Amino acid sequence: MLIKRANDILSSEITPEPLYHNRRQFIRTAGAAAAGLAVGSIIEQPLRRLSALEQQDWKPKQKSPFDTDEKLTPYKDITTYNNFYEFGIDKDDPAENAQNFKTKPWSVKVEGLAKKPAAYNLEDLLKGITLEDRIYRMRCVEAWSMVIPWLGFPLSELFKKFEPLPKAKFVEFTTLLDSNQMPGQKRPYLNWPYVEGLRMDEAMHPLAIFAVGLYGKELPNQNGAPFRLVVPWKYGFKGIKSIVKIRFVENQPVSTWTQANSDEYGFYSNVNPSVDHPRWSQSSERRIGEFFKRKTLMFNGYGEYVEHLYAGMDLKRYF
Ligand SMILES: Nc1nc2c(c(=O)[nH]1)N[C@H]1C(S)=C(S)[C@@H](COP(=O)(O)O)O[C@H]1N2
Ligand SMILES: [Mo]
Repeated sequence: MLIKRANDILSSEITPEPLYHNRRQFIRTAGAAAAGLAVGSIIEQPLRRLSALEQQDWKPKQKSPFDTDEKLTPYKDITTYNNFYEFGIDKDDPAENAQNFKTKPWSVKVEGLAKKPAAYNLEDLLKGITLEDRIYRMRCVEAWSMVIPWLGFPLSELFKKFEPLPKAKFVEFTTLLDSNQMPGQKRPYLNWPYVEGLRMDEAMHPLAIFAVGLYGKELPNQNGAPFRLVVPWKYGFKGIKSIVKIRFVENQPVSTWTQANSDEYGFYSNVNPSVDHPRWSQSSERRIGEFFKRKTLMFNGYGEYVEHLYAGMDLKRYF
């Protein structure tokens, strides 16, 4: 996601899309191109810094019903090419700046329309919950995508502990607010803390999970430790990281990106190749580690599982 600053808008107009997402990378590439090297091989290089060790022999413990068989994005890329503005806006900032982020102990406040609102300790909440490997396609609104083996569990597993009331039509999530630990919050990139939301029926869908790990390991800080939302049929920004508050509400929450720009980021944010972002097309995407773009699929390819949630809705209006 881009912050509208003069230099971003300018570079997006003069640079092929896969290049301008990372300004440092752009500068490296521009320099090399000027020296007469083939651009293709250079773009791939910084995205393919695989040590391979961590992922070489990795296999999911079991197959989950929604798994994709597509090639997994390397661990190295998943953990060094991140969006987590609390730790900086360049893709490699979070891996660098989130190293010492303290995620234990972690308290989660549950508020609003539920029978058991309280402050819970995350470790207590996770007791009795079965973690599953789930291999999902993820798609960022900036048109890059990854295939990530998450370790997680359906939201519904956790929510039943809180007993939401029938009046709760939406759920709102909030990220930690702590500018001492999250230096990005000292700058007005967004209205802090980061907030996201789902309609209750979306949240209760078994494809919507909380992730506590990836590649069978604990979630790295830059990917949203200690736990984050994963909604694979929606654009990446719905996947709010490092959650400290879950609030059950009657009215549709206002998510941070909608607040920042309601023409560009709607509440639903379902992956939809026929609804363009006002500043760029959403019809194709580049899988991280690949050079050629591929066509983006409606609901990110999960339509058969989720399209019933939106029956009768005009998805151009409710984007
Ligand atoms: N709190 C918080 N959550 C966030 C973000 C953020 O900046 N802050 N970025 C979002 C965006 S735009 C994307 S694409 C995904 C990226 O997740 P990843 O870095 O694990 O791939 O996280 C989402 N969750
Ligand atoms: Mo994103």
